[in-house]
Amino acid sequence: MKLYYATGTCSLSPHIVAKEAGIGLELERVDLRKTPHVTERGVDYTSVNPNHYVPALELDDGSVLTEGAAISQYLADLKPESGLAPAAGTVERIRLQSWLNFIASELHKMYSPWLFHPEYGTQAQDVARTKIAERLATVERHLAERSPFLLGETFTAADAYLFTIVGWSPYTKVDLAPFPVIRAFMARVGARPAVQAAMQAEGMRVAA
Ligand SMILES: N[C@@H](CCC(=O)N[C@@H](CS)C(=O)NCC(=O)O)C(=O)O
Repeated sequence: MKLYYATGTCSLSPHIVAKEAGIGLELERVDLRKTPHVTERGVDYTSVNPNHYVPALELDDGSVLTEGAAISQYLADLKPESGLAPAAGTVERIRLQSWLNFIASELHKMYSPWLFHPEYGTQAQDVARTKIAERLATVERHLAERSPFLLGETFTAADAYLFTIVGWSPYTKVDLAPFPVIRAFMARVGARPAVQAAMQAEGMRVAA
């Protein structure tokens, strides 16, 4: 299987899930700065994902899965014993999906594109930062009650996604000072060997 990724973007989330599950993936980097986006092997990435965003997972039969939350669940389900996704059909699985959806729509799509494009203006960016702070307050309260992870004791695909998106905060000037529980979560997840392995494989620096 091959993961199309761009360093440090949301594709880090399924990459972490694969590392946590012990699934070896071939990696192909996509240059998002080029239009159209081009992979490191010179392929027009639009031919892989017509929406031209990462991540995409190419299966061994050549078919392609898109959308990070779906890819993460697919990978987690290949190794149910990893606990990265509770069994399908259980309330716990719906709780996982609830968090994945929350992170995708309420956090990911507030940070990106709004805080990565200064040309959208300070008013749009202030609105995004205010909304993100409201949503992080929800996560803060939840983690304070359910720590160490979003679903409780077990690290899941939702934690990988939250870590990836909240990790953008320093670059996007989202202030995490009011969220000590989230900061502790970031440090805890960032210290996991599989998380560090995924980051290093993408050429990212990991905290010492
Ligand atoms: N709905 C998609 C969004 C993916 C997404 O926003 N990817 C960004 C990087 S985090 C990207 O590739 N942007 C480049 C582009 O849209 O052209 C998902 O959840 O997988």
